[in-house]
Amino acid sequence: MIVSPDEDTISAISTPIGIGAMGIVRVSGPRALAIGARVLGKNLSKLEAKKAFYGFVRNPETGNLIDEVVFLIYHAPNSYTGEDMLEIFTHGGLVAPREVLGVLLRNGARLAERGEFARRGFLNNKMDLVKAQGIIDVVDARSQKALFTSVYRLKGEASETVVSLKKKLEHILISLEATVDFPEEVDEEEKVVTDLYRVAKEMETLLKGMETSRRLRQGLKVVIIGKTNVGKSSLYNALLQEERAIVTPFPGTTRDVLESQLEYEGYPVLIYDTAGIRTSSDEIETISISRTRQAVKGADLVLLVIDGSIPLEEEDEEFFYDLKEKGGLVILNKIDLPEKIDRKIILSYGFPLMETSALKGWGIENILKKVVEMAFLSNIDLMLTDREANYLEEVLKHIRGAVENLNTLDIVGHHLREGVSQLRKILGEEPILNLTEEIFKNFCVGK
Ligand SMILES: Nc1nc2c(ncn2[C@@H]2O[C@H](COP(=O)(O)OP(=O)(O)OP(=O)(O)O)[C@@H](O)[C@H]2O)c(=O)[nH]1
Ligand SMILES: [Mg+2]
Repeated sequence: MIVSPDEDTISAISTPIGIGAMGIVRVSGPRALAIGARVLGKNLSKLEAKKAFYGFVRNPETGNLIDEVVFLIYHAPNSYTGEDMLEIFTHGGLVAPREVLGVLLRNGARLAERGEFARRGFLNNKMDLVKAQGIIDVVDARSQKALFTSVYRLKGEASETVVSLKKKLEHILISLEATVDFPEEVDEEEKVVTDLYRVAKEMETLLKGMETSRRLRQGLKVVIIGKTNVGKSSLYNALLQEERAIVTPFPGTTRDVLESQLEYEGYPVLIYDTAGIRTSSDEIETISISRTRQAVKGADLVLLVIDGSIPLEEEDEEFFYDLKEKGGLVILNKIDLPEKIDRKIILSYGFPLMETSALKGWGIENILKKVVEMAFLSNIDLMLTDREANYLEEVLKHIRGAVENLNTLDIVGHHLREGVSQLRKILGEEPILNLTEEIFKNFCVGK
């Protein structure tokens, strides 16, 4: 249920519990300043907004000191929620923020629900849904880079892109209506066509960027493949800098797929160790092979490990099919041993080759560097959520539908209107049942 913004005054701790030198307790609603005045023992409505003040939070009944704080006040509508607000910066740790929150709750505030601050902001037109989603991303960000793009999105660039796209479609729609009304205007019709093509192109670039944004949110999936005993698990461990997978001199050690997460220069990477594939009728091995195949299927890219200390075998070469399909690198491992492999054959496949000794830890960082370069190369213009991506795909379908039906202007108009309507949904301008609920429920309390 969405609470009407002026119904009551809410409060919550906005910082992660127990982390950091400082805690922030937020209060928002019509009684925020009155409740604040009670616990701070100061008339807050006389104070200047958005300036930091020093004070003491006390229990108004007993006069007992709870915490020494810094606080800021905001007057509606000039605040995050669009309501009167109070932000109290308490000491960090577990106790101080909780005690301050406690005294606020005992003096008339209600504990905020998840996402209620942002929801109020949305309802008071302080942000569109794209921006609200940005706040969720900041809270959920898997890594530094993802966090960076979320913050970027918070500033509104993402919504701007969507807004500008919407404007362009609306503009085309207007020209289109003009052509219907004045069919003799051939120029106008040509303009509709070229504009449509241009927007379609723009959309496609946008959707490409979507892939990068998915990788940032969920982590890039890198799957290590190769014949048995070439050093896949050793490489996996070296990349993770821990002895995660079992390594033995015997072929067929790894049977299951292992997954771990790491971060390289802020980029989230999910790394998978797999069972080496060799032709066999053993049942366990058959299962292992199907799991390896499954992992390869889900890969964003693969690392094909080849043992440089023995000649290349047919079994090695079969993996080049996967490399072709998924893209990735050839890792020539065991370079600490005398080289027995014919590099020319490997190079003839045309993939980047990197040399490593997983045993000695040589060349490991270069792999991560290269992988990140390959996978995140495209500029991260837009951080999209799955929800927004789905809508944008719909928009693209309609633009394509319009382009394909240029000689039937009615159909073009229909597709354009649908496209605009999808864009409006992304921005939250068009009500979608339960959507705001859905988005705000993912917030943590205090956001
Ligand atoms: N000299 C040398 N030995 C290595 C290197 N990398 C791995 N080895 C050795 O090669 C053997 C196999 O290593 P693993 O990492 O288990 O190989 P794997 O590809 O995971 O093998 P399976 O799980 O059986 O497919 C072990 O004895 C490792 O110590 C390396 O760079 N140099
Ligand atoms: Mg292994």
